[in-house]
Amino acid sequence: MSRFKNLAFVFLIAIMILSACAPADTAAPAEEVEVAAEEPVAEEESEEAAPEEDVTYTYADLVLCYPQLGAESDWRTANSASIKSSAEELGIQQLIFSDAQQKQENQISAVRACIQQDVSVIALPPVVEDGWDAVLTEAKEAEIPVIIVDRSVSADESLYDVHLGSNMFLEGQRAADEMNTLLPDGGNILELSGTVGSGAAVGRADGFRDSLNDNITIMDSQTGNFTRAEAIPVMEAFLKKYGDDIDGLFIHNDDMAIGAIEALKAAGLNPGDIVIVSVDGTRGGFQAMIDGWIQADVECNPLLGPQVMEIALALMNGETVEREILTNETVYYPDEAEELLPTRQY
Ligand code: GYE
Repeated sequence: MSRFKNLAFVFLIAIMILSACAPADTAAPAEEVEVAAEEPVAEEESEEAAPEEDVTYTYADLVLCYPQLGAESDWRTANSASIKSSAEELGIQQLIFSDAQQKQENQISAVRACIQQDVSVIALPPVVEDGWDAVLTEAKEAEIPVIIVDRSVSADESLYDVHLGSNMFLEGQRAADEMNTLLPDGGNILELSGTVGSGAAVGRADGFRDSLNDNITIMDSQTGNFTRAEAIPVMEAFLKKYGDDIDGLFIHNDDMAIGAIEALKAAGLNPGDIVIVSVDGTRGGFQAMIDGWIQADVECNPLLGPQVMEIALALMNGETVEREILTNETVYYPDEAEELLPTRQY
């Protein structure tokens, strides 16, 4: 009996202790649950993710990969110079720069080499829009942030972090507005376009057609691959084929415009015989405006170095960056070209 009593006593005490604890558990549920849930999680995080949580990276930590697409134009030269000088001025740890000579396979190999080296960030100016899915997936799997610079890619947005560049469609629309003004009664024009399949050429061509007046006919469109050298034979062939019918030219960049002007000069034409709308706003373009050959030059800004570095560092630090960052641009005209030329940086 007494043993039974003792057991019953112990049992009672146990129940009292348990019931005394129970209200304590439920008395302030929100607070206690939060504290109880937070403490162990916080401990785990600080143990496992310590480097990412606690370290704020600086430019001295940044290893940036810039697989440049080529050296086809003054725009490109200025873009490369801007990347290199910003990297140096900001004192980044390393800039891995290469020149793909306008060949996508070279750019893809360069990106793969950068993934192998486990760079902090890849900033890629893609030569063409398509064909990036595989290598961008590899970068994503390696957890290397990617900035698409200048031209766009057709790859899914989930495969890169940011696109920084110009609105090429808008540039094309601006060029068409200028052509509409230059040929108010309509006319026949030709297009000398950039690299086939490049975001710059596709956007400019589409934007141009979107805003061109109905009374202006695009008789033909051929690529000059954004270079002076390749534009010359294209313009020569245009002159042979269309001769006196040509009222205007829409040329996708100043380098090709300069090549085309050489062909026009060689054929004995004078400035203004055929109106020209070009794109970029390089010094060469400004000089051609001063000389009377180009009537309007749509700006495209290559000086992206400082922004590329800033975005790269932000991505390295896990900060949220806007997905699409567009450059602010304008249109330049011959009447201001003389005054502005000395101020031009490219
Ligand atoms: O207009 C041209 C260069 O992608 C915006 O590429 C760039 C273009 C630029 O070759 O000159």
